Amino acid sequence: LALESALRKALPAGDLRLHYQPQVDLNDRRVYGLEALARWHHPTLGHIPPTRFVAVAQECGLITELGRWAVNEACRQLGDWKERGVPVPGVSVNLSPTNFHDLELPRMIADILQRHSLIPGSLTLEITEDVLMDANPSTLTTLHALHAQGVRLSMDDFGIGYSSLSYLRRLPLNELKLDKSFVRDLEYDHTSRALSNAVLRIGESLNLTVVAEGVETEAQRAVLLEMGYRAAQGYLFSRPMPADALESWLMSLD
Ligand code: G
Ligand code: G
Ligand code: MN
Ligand code: NA
Repeated sequence: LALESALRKALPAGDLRLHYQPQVDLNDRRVYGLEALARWHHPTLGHIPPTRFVAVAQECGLITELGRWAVNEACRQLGDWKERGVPVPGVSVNLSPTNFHDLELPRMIADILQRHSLIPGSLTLEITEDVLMDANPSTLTTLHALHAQGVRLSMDDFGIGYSSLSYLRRLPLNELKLDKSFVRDLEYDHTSRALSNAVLRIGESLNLTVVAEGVETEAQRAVLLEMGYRAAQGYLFSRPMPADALESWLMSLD
């Protein structure tokens, strides 16, 4: 309850921040995108993890506001980088299933993109495999509208949910993110390797970008590269960072 009222104040006060984790080409480490991850440091409660405050937002009716805030803040930052010539091609934002009940979302996102002079393809929305589980009739309409206007859709944590394969038929996706649990076990576990390989083949045959998540070691990078993966993110390349630190990191690359 304390957390609920704190979140109610934190959102409009601008106390939540986005950190950004680079998405890179496994081969040459070139940065082709960023994933935005929400962070909340409360003056007395301390660091509150996103899993926690997203759940609170869900329970107390703040999830629509949280989703809109994240998209707006990521686009504002991307627009600022673009204006100042910082080479960031695009940004990915995590949204919750409930965010797609909002039939205003496509219009709202179109307005945000326009306000920051961004092309729709520079924004990717990450959705989770439970996106259709609540059977809300608006969800598919919203997803198809976003896709039609050129916003990219990515299936996050792919492979650990319930309906992976049928979702590939039902949702207008541009990207799959191989869940990090598969990457973690790649070196030792034959099954994880086989499934990672299968996910890549499925993605390729459907013309989807396939991103390996949670790459932490050179050995994992080598296995993924040999399999044919190109896109990845993980601590091996960089942790999520505040915008200013990310900018310095980008500048230090060349
Ligand atoms: O960044 P971290 O590993 O702590 O994120 C933990 C979880 O919280 C991940 O599943 C991530 O997708 C989710 N998350 C992070 N930021 C956001 C956000 O802005 N909105 C939603 N819905 N989930 C987020
Ligand atoms: O569910 P989602 O994929 O959005 O969440 C990404 C989460 O994974 C974030 O909390 C982020 O901080 C975390 N993360 C990013 N890179 C790595 C990594 O290399 N290893 C681990 N264990 N977690 C990571
Ligand atoms: Mn994600
Ligand atoms: Na993920």
